[in-house]
Amino acid sequence: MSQLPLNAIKHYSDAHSKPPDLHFQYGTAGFRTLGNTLDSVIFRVGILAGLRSKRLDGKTIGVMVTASHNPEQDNGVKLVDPRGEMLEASWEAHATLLANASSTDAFLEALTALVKSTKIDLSKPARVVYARDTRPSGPALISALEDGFKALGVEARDAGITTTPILHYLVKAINTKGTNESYGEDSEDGYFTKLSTSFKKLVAGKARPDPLIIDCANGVGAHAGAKLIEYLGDSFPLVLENTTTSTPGTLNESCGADFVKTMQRLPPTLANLMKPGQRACSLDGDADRLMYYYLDERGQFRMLDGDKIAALVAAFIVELVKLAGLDSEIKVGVVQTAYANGASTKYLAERLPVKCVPTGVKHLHHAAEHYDVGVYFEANGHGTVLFSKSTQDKLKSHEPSTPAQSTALNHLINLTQLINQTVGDALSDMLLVEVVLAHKSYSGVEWNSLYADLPNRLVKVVVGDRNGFKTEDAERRLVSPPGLQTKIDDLVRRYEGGRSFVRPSGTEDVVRVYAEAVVKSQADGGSPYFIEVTETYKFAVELAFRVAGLVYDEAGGDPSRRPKEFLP
Ligand code: 16G
Ligand code: MG
Repeated sequence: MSQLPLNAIKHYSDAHSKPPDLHFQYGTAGFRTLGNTLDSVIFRVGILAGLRSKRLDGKTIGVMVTASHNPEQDNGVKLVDPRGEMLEASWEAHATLLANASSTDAFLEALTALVKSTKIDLSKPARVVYARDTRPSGPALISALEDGFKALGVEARDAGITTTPILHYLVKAINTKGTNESYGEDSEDGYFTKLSTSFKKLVAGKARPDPLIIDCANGVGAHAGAKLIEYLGDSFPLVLENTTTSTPGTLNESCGADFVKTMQRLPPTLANLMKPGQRACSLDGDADRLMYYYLDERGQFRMLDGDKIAALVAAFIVELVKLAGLDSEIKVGVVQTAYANGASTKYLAERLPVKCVPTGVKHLHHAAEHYDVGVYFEANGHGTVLFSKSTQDKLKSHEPSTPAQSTALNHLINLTQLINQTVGDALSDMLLVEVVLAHKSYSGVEWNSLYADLPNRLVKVVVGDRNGFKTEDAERRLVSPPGLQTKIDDLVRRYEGGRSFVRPSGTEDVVRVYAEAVVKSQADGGSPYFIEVTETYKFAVELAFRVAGLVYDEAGGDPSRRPKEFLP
């Protein structure tokens, strides 16, 4: 093929016309919106994925159809680049442009322009591997995607219903197959074998952990979890809950990692299963986020979020590097976002370099690549650990001088196998956490006591135009609307341990306000306040709502719609 097959594309495109009046945007996590509006978008993404592959000399590109933790009626799609990473940022704009072409003719024109501007050699092969989660809108969207593949003549491999991180694994495994950077067998079996084998080596000789309850969010993690159980055998007993993937309306409903993080409570379906001391975790709808929690001796819910996972894992890796005698050669660093609890940042920064970047996996991932070992986690439970190529080589070639060094070195090598380094992976992260807990003989209590979270609160504000909000300093300060940051600073100063920032969401049409506070400074007097909150969280909530009030006044317009909770 030296030219675009315009006739074939036209034929298929006419069957997947773009709904008028809708604008689509390839955002932080790809396209994501109501599933029943996405037919044309997904068809076009099929063609775009093929072109991306041609552009990269026939390397395999991944396409994942999922809307993660969003409600069941939503769906979405994202592209995975050859090394298993998120799509290169410059192509996000191409995706948005193609998705919004108003007619078949406009789409053909946009495609022709793209081929020219990005210098795509159409004679190269196009290879794609694709998968979907368990959403009811999935099958129809997959057939739209397949029409896109047929229109361009893509060699497409169907990975079926699987988790987002497994799809990322497959992309990397396919593209590294037969090279000296081989990532593993390019199959689900290869993935589970790699994880379970390294896990068993890492916990050999340790006490067998108590059974772990996993809330699968009634999503695709239930399928993957069931397979993992087979591969783990007796090494680690897992109890899967919220596994009804075919009952309409259940996906992410009052369960899953996002529910736990935002509600800061147990999924109701787990309430009767959990005993004091019991540890459990929640996955999200596509199994790339993980939240841990346990009940303390009084039966109180205690959450162990992405920040707690980062603290646990980073400290463990630093210790192993030291034990292996490699601390002068291998530098471990951590990447967080502004949402990281201030107490976690303090804990980590006392031990190793910590960098703060804007929200979104791609920012964290790229920053983590700058360390020899880069640990990144978002507070919401998405994260992983990256070992640079030179670090992996060093681990393989290092000659340990004592048996203790040799053991630590082997643990590090096994960790490079256990951790899905392409992207956050709830199942791989869960095994990683369990390895650390087993090595440290920690229960949830000891883990939780690494540091105490500062009370915090997140508030959404619906505004006329969230694009009027612009940030700097890794989203920690507003540059627009002008003057608003100064007002926020004035408020924050009135709270001890106060911190607050405002940013436009990348996935919803809202502005988000985050606040932390310990106590209110005496000078501020008592303002009337009527939201029911526990005493400890009172000030963080108050600060969050006061900042939200400022944001609303600045951008909301109509004063009669100013929510009552937003105090002056
Ligand atoms: C997406 C991002 C996640 C981020 C979240 C923020 C990926 C794969 N996922 O889910 O990293 O935390 O968006 O959402 O990048 P927000 O912009 O609506 O706050
Ligand atoms: Mg997800």
